[in-house]
Amino acid sequence: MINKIVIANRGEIALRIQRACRELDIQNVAVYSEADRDALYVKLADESVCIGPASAAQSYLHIPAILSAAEVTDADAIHPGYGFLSENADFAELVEACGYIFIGPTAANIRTMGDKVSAIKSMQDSNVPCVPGSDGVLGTDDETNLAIAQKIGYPIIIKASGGGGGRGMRVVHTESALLNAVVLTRTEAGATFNNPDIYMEKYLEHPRHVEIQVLSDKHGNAVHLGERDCSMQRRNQKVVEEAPAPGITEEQRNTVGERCAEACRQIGYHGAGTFEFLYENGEFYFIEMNTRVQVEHPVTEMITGVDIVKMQIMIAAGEPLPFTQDDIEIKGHAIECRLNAEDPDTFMPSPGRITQFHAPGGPGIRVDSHVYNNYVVPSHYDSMIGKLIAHGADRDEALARMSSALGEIIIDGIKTNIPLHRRIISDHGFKSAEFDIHYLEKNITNTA
Ligand code: MV4
Repeated sequence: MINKIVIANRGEIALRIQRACRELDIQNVAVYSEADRDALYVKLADESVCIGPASAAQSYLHIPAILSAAEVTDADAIHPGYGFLSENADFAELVEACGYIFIGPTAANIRTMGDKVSAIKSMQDSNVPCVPGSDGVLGTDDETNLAIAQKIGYPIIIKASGGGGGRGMRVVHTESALLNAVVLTRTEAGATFNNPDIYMEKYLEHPRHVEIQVLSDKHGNAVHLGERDCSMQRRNQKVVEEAPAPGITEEQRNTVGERCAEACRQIGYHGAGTFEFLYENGEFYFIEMNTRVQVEHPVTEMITGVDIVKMQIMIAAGEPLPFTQDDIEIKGHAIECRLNAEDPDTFMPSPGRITQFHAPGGPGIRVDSHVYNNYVVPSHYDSMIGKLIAHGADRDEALARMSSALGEIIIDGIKTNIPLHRRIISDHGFKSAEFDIHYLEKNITNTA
């Protein structure tokens, strides 16, 4: 049903999708901007089409150019990867209207999850545990809003319904600061997201970020693949992720995971998805759902043996999931370090030529990267140049393998965050899994 896929993305995820296509014996088409012309994955693609100049707005975000690439190559599906157009409901709709398969959920599902208030409503309907908060969008009546906050209890957080990923939020600690904060956040939301809708939640002060991976097919079958801990972040950018999340019991995983799978069945979700939770004092609180494949999907692949990108394609092609929940077993532990072309202390981007690249290896080591000797990291896109993933029988073995791999890896010619990763992996608090979403900024970086 799918013979040729246009990969509407770049970098390591373009290469990752290409690999899945080869395994499935599906032709792949790379689209590239002028800045990515010389990338190896472009040469390795079955076909390639230049879609515009370096600027993302004129290439990877330029919908007519991507649809034209599908047209001229006679492709039948488009994989959006992550970022760029991956969670653009209008794009998903247009892809299907043009007669191609969008490798991802329906436009309606993307739209529901893109609006955070409607996402939370949909989760409440499916008994997914949510953060205590306002029942829907906040109105403009001051007394009502004061009463809602009073009932939730301070501190509270005001969020933009059109936001997500940390954008458009404001924490309020006292009643006297509430009404101003409501007006400010609403005004900013209107300006930034073209949507003034805001909502309120209890502000959790020391949570971990734990997310559940799901797969849901077009025949009403859905499974969860366990959780990942993504608490090691800086300014809403994840730095290290791991699976399973330390301290989560099998019973908890199965309970929350099954709620997520059931939510997928209820909303008719198709493809891979991630339910983001805050985890505090042993409880899960849903905050957002991501409707794309995520950067950190490899840690889940390593502990379950499931190829998530391959499953995305098979689901889009209309095939039923080839396994049930009982077939899914969590084996061992996996950790991922995101490799960025940036200064390890200041976090300033460091594009340029990689003069020497040496990939680490050995048992349990996986490198997902498109870079090579003499590759030039362009300055036009985000600074992630790959991911180093270590799998072991348990967390200690995964950590030891990661530590060894971080000792072997060589990326010369540009600055990278490898020194930061060496600090994290040898950090006592990280090793003993005593961290929350603020830990990295407070304890390991000094530029929070
Ligand atoms: C929160 C929160 C505390 N309490 N919501 C930031 C990203 C966006 N996905 C939601 N975020 C948060 N929502 C309540 N009710 C703290 C954060 C938060 C955060 C969450 C996950 C990962 C990193 C974070 C960094 C700062 C704040």
